Amino acid sequence: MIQTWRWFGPNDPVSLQHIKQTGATGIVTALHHVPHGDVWTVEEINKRKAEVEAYGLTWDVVESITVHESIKTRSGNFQEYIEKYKQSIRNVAACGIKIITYNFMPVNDWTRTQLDYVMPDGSEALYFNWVDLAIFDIYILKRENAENSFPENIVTKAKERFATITEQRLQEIADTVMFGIPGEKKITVEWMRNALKAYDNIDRDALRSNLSYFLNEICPVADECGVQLAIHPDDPPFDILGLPRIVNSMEDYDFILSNAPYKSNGICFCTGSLGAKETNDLPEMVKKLDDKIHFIHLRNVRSDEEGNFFEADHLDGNTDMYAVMKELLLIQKKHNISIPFRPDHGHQMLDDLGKVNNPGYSAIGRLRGLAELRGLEEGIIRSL
Ligand code: CS2
Ligand code: MN
Repeated sequence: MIQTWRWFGPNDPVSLQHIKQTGATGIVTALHHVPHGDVWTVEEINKRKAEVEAYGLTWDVVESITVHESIKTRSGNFQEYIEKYKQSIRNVAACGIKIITYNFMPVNDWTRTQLDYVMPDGSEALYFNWVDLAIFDIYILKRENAENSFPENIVTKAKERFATITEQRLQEIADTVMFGIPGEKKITVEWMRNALKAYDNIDRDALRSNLSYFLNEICPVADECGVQLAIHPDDPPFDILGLPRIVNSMEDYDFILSNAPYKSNGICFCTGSLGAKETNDLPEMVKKLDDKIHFIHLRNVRSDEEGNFFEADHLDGNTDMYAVMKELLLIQKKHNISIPFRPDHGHQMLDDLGKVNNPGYSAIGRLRGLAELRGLEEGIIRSL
């Protein structure tokens, strides 16, 4: 597989020079400074590409061209934004980059409730806790009917925890849940309330239909310029904040792939996101998705009985990484292809502890993940 690394651009505390030392050959990045919805120009893409190539690396995957909220809600100027999206696809392709990742999560990208969950070995992980999310929803966002979105025992615990919570922890929960992609839009409670309102009349079926519309618009363009699209699953793979989530199970993928049957329509298989849902059998999903997997995120989570989860070591969590890797390698062999993967997140550890890093994206933790995955791959290839 092609070993890649996500780089957030010139402001990323992890430099291209350091990425080079991880052994990754490919870069996964985006034009984070371009406002959501605007066209990525050939000039800007080429400029970033040259920066990457100056270090002997290649820009293999775009992650992400963000889908504007009006496209997800199919309202306002959505058609205009779709046309702009098509233009960005054409421009990315013209610059020689052929894989584009995106997601269709309403309002938020990934959601966590804590960014420095301390592991027994002293490293720090990202963490998702239902009770903390309930505290955010009920007491910070104050969303109408928020209590109905959670099981009774979670609401009871949220009430208890809220009664003794410190101001500081409350602020941490707010900041964490509202954390966006680094360097992109800054989310406030006000902004979020408004954004949620746009989904008042959008249920699961409506969101599915909006995604299907979007795909049937952009896939022909992507087909034409030889681009592979890769939709990233919902993280976490559940409905949250009263919003429908439609990309987190095999049934969802069947819908997505059958409603837009184009060559370009494919998946970013993220084991960390999909693996937080107990009913997902990941090796089985890989087998079924076959060459519809255009890009891969490998990491692990470990859940408890309540469904809370922390980001575990890459080879040690809910997901049997050996089994997933093996299925992926069989797909590569069968189709004679090489699919890019990245270690996705990693722990904050060793000399990175105490440093300012993009949450989940410190160098050493991801380097550990990449090194473990690289060894696993080599071992399986040699034994196949
Ligand atoms: C990523 C996602 O950091 C992560 O969890 O896997 O943020 C992903 O980049 C986007 O959802 C893709 O659009
Ligand atoms: Mn991911």
